[in-house]
Amino acid sequence: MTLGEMGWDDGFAAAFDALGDGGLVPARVGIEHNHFYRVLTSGGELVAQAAGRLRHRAAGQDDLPAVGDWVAVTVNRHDGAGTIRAILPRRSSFARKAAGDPTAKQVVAANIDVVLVVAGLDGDFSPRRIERYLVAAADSGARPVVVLNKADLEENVASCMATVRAAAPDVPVHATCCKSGQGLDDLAAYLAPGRTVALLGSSGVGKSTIINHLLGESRQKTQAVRAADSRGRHTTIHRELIAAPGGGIIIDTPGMRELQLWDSDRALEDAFAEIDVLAADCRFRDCLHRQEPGCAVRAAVDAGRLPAIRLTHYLRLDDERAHLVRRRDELARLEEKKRTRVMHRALRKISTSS
Ligand SMILES: Nc1nc2c(ncn2[C@@H]2O[C@H](COP(=O)(O)OP(=O)(O)OP(=O)(O)O)[C@@H](O)[C@H]2O)c(=O)[nH]1
Ligand SMILES: [Mg+2]
Ligand SMILES: [Zn+2]
Repeated sequence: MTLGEMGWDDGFAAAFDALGDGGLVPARVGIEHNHFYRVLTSGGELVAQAAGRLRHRAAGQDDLPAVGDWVAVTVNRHDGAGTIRAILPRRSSFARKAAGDPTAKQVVAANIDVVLVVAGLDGDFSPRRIERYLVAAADSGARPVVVLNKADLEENVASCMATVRAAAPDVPVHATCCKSGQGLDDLAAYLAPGRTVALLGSSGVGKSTIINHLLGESRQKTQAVRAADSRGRHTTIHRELIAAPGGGIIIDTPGMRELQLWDSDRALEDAFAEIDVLAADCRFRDCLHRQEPGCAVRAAVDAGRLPAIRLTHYLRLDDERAHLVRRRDELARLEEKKRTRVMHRALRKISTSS
């Protein structure tokens, strides 16, 4: 595969050239596993590690290479192993809160053009969860598309599609079925040479099954969901970049245990564009649309121009974001307190020893 087919273009080339090092080779990160990476170059695949400098400078996981990143590598002449020296500026990046650490940001995938938010029309269908994915997608820079898979398991597919459309008026919604093949051609249309399409969604919704259909082969492992609650079994364990036969790149991702919002006002506003528009008419500029007098958003709900559920979801996400911000401030304060304590102790030592 040429770099161009993998998504390389003049913009990335310019960023690469600006590094001004003739020993570097451009590559795209295909798999990440415990800080080892498989990267794709125009000359084939190689295993690489991030340079120590890159690892040490990384304040958080978002500074480390992620699947989909364009990187500059050097190749060891003796063993052919690569070292990632730099990450080229990301054109889009999908971030979530790192599992287990509520304040660390983790880039899940980078340089995605289209993100397919996949949900299953089975017992686990939740429009609210789709909304959360869309909020994260809105902040990623990638174009979101909703895929309602397992259409064979739902009698009223049209009403599910309508629910999603009402929540996300500007986002294309597709219904698919991997048993009959329904709707899969429409998804294939998002693939094109040089374009990167990532599939996101809970475990068991059928991301890998869809990818196998798009590839025309059983490349990705899939596994039946639990019968009791339709939950998936976390079959895919790596984020992985796959070349589609007709051109384009597909990124399979493991179903996330927790996709929690990264705090971002813009993302919230993008996902709730109609609320944002209504808010321009609130009496107070900083109206929270809760109890404030002259709130145009509440007025729109009362007048039936905005579904009450939309405002409820907006406020819930807003609460979650506020909680995250508070938690981060709290950690920063504790950190500061610790620093002060260490400093005082050091000062005491100095004063008693002198
Ligand atoms: N009935 C039905 N089952 C489907 C459909 N698509 C996928 N499945 C089944 O759903 C199960 C889970 O599919 P996977 O592709 O493994 O799901 P995944 O989203 O990749 O899950 P993780 O890798 O765990 O994140 C498998 O048993 C698939 O055969 C569909 O359209 N209809
Ligand atoms: Mg999978
Ligand atoms: Zn208001």
